Amino acid sequence: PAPRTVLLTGAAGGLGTLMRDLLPAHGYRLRLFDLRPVEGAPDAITADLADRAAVREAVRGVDAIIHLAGISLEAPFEKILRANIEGTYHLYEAAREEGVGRIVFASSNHAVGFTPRPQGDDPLIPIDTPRRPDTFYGLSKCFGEDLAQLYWDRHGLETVSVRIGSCFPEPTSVRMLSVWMSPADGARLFHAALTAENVGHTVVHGSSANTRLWWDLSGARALGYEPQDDSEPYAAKLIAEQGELDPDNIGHACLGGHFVNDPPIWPY
Ligand code: NAI
Ligand code: 15L
Repeated sequence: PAPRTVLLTGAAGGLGTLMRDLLPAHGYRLRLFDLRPVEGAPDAITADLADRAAVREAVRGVDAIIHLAGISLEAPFEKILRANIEGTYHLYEAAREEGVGRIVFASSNHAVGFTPRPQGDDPLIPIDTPRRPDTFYGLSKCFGEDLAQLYWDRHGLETVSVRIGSCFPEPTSVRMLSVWMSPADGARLFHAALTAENVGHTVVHGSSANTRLWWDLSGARALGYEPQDDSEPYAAKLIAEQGELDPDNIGHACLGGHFVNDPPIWPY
């Protein structure tokens, strides 16, 4: 049976706010969780992933979890460690203890950000491309994916890890023309990840069916995901404003974009 009550962690964030609007139409009742209060949602749980008792109470009785909470950009290692590595571990432990059967984990393109983007006739990036995290942030997504594999192999807890490209209302850069996931397609992909059968631990790319796509969406489609959107209508304006990507700039030549060559954040 399709899961009905879903815990949405990171509900106050950008993606959480978009999904709060879009997921109910797919048939979900959402329980909301975030460090920050969720505007307009007095029933939301305001707690830190570091608070194991609060996390355990939050997961009790839900059918599945969409795990978005955490630091979503590069940050000092200690902060990433606490929120993304320890925090995701606390969530998985709580899910195991409470018998929650499935998690959809918001992984990121930055787990493989140093992968060269296809140019010319190069093939699309396959889902089994080697890990090449571009930041401590990307490294924490590699950890989350491996944690998910461990909890499937040892405990039978299923996960779909979605390596999200860029999920925002509109693409805002030339790179995003290739990795954009429209919010509506994001909700479609999360719905597919919640309802596909026998996923074990499956890693998929998360984007719309963009004309300028860099990666292979067949894994996501195999879950039942049928993307409806394409960034191409935004292309002419963005390219006129920003120019084409420069193959000699590493930040333009890699999947992770500017994450690969942004200056380190102190203390590194
Ligand atoms: P965001 O930064 O807007 O939202 C993250 C939310 O997590 C915030 O509301 C924050 O308060 C909460 N949070 C942080 N630490 C927490 C903790 N210790 N305990 C409880 N809550 C905590 O990020 P966004 O864009 O909404 O992304 C959501 C998730 O999706 C993140 O895990 C991010 O890494 C991932 N992702 C997002 C992409 C995007 O295009 N938006 C692309 C790839 C991955
Ligand atoms: C991410 O992982 C970030 O959370 C998001 O803010 C965007 O920067 C996105 O990747 C991207 O690569 O565009």
